[in-house]
This record gives sequence, structure tokens and C-alpha cells, in this order.
Amino acid sequence: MPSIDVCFSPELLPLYNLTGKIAVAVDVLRATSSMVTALANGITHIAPVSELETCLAYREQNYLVAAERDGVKAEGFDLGNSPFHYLEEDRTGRMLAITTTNGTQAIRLSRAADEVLVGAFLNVGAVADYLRRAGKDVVVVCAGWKGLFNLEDTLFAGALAERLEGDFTLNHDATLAAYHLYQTAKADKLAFLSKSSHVQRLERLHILKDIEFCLQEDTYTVVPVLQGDFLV
Ligand code: 3SL
Repeated sequence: MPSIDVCFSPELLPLYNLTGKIAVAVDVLRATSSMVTALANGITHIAPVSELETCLAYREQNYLVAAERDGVKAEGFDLGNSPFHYLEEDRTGRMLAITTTNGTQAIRLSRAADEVLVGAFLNVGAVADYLRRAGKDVVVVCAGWKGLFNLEDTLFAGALAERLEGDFTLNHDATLAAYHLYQTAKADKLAFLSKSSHVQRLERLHILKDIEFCLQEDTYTVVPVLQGDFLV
């Protein structure tokens, strides 16, 4: 039976062997939630990049360029990092390049895996179905915050583990920890996360509606897959 493991921070990735496995990169608040929403709402593909300058250069190829640093839209870019950018305006047929503080780094650092998927609560069921069909070992790569552990990505890992229970072994300590945290949190994730650092950071920026949106489960069936430099 394949297994699901959890890497709580990209800083811990050197301790994991991703060869032969599928990595699921997650940054629930908000990068991977925004990416899933973008692809589900007409964006054709996404270039996740690390540097602001690299991202901005995509504009010359007619990409929408999105950038966030410390929760705030970076100056000179078309968009920040809110899923509502793709809901409140029609972006059908547009290409997107995006750089964020943690999420885009987690995706790029996961590339040692056989395959890299992007997960969020918004598509957790579809990601679970994809992984069940693939039948390979899985590592959930949590974006965390600047190398540190965060609660919301860990809850996603727990939710995914719950969806895969019975078809995957959950017997890694990190997976068991995530699974049990999710059992405690799932009835009211927002209340559970209310004291967490990133929820407090985003609340200070007055984006509670983004948080509530990103905590919804199974809104979309899209599963972004990294192909070369692009999520499709
Ligand atoms: O760190 C990231 O990649 C972002 O998702 C953070 S924020 O939610 O935009 O503040």
C-alpha cells in the first residue's frame, strides 16, 4: 500500500527523499488556494516563480503578473494573492505568472518528486482521487511561513490523509500529527485557526473573506500539475 508523509516546512525537504513519489505542495493561505481558483476560473496556465523581477518579465509575453510579499500586493504588479482576483473579474483565456512569499517557493522546491501537484482545501477531494488513481507514495510539502511550521497547511495535510485513509498507510509521525489535528479542527477550522499567526496577519490586513473562502472544501475539481515551468 502506498504511504502519505508530511513535510512541515520546505526547510525540512532535504531530509525527505522525493524520488518516485508525488509531492503535493500546499499553501492554504493563500497561494495554492488562489492558483486552484485561477485555473478553475479560466486561467490557461500558471508560471510559479521565486523572484519578483522574473515574474514581472512575464508581462512582456502578455501574462497577467501577480505578486505578494508579507501578505501585501507588490508594487507594479497587476494582482496580489487573493482568490477573488479570479472570481470578481473574468480572466478567461489569460496566462498568469505569480510569485508569493512562501507558496511559489514550496512548489519549486518540490520538483525533485516524480510529479508535483498543487493542493488546497478547495480541491482536496480531487487531489485525493488523483493520488488514489496514481497509487504512488505521497509527500505533502507544507509552505509554512518563512521556513517555520504553520497550522493551516498542516490541517490540509490532515484532511488529505483522512480522505486517503484505507487506501494509503498513514503511519508516519508527521502524518499522524496532521491527521489528529484535523480531527480536532474540522468542525470549525476558522475557530481552530483564530489564534494562528497567519490568520492574525491576514486579519490585520482586513482579508477575512479570503480566509473563509480558502477554508472551504471541495469547491473545485481542478488538480494543478507542474509540467516543466508551468502549472496546468
Ligand atoms: O506566503 C505565501 O505564499 C502567501 O500565500 C502568503 S499570503 O496569504 O498572501 O499572505
